[in-house]
Amino acid sequence: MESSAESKGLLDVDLGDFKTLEQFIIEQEDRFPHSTGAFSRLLRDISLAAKIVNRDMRRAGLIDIYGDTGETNVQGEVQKKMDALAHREFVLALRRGGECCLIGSEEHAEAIPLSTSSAGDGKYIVLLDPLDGSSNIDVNVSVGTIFSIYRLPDGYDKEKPEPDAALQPGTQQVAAGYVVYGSSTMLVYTTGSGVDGFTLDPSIGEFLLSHPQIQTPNRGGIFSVNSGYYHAFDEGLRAYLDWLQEYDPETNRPVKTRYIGSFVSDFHRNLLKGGIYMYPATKSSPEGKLRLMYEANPMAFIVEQAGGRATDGQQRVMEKVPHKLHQRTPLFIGSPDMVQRAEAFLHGDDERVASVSD
Ligand code: P6P
Repeated sequence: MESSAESKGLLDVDLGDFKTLEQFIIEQEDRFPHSTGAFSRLLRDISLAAKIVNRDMRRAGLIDIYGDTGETNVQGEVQKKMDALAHREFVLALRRGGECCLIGSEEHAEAIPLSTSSAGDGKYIVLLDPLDGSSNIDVNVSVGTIFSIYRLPDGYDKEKPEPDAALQPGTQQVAAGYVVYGSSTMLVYTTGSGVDGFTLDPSIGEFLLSHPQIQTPNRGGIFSVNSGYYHAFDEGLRAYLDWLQEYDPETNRPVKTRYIGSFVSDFHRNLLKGGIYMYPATKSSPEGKLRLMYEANPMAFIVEQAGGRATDGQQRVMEKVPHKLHQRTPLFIGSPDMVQRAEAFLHGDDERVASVSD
């Protein structure tokens, strides 16, 4: 008697149980009767660029795209060749697709208006960190792409592009996502109806639904921070880190630390397993390091949709009113109970510290 697995052909098992990203997007589109398909095409354009970056990333050691371009980007950081390549691939895909009118990228000083011919009916703005964690590329540690999607403000005149149209609070995002180029390549995104994860099957070049409706645990056993800066942190944060590392088996402490210097990878692991990622203000970086518009906001949208929490220590990240495309923000993001406890320590609120249940 054949088992059910034996009775299924390899093809059935491989594809019959999986849904491609394109099939998923079309199903989601059907839920919005007035949808025109424009947003679906925009997501398709982003996923195409992600596949191209993934292809080049996997060959980086074989073709000359490791190393630096010799330029510094708008952040004054050494630009890696893969940074420039990823930026170019996403801009090309969005320009070709015609659904996006304005791109804000970490790799470009100003938001980039796409010419009206290619952006005829386009009504979206895409903010992008084309390749976050790129200092890890040359040593083969996983990196990622982060994207955030907004609608053009009403009355936006494509003949007179206005870069500041990109400066909308995170609560106005219509979608957000990331690609993690790790042991496998995953695309994870939300449009406000939960968070879904797709794993690239390189043998067919398709992202397949592998992590439907991700929910992050209320608390976890991991904290991610660059402990090397401990003495530059505020007193409240140092107290929180000390608390996490105390020996108390009843409250599952000490908590493990995992920090690989690649936000997308640290975030993705904590999203699935539970944990908190922190990049706080320090004396040398009073606004923190991560950028509000294309790192903190998109990941905040995702984590909140997965039941998590994201704050700058004082307020909900997505409610911050942006003033500059590349502005930075302190960030505490992940399992809700852990972020709440971190906030209590940061505020020196002993009662709240005692009350949080994590
Ligand atoms: P540090 C990468 O440059 C990045 O923006 C994040 O991906 C990462 O978590 C962080 O900076 C690492 O910064 O100061 O700890 O080396």
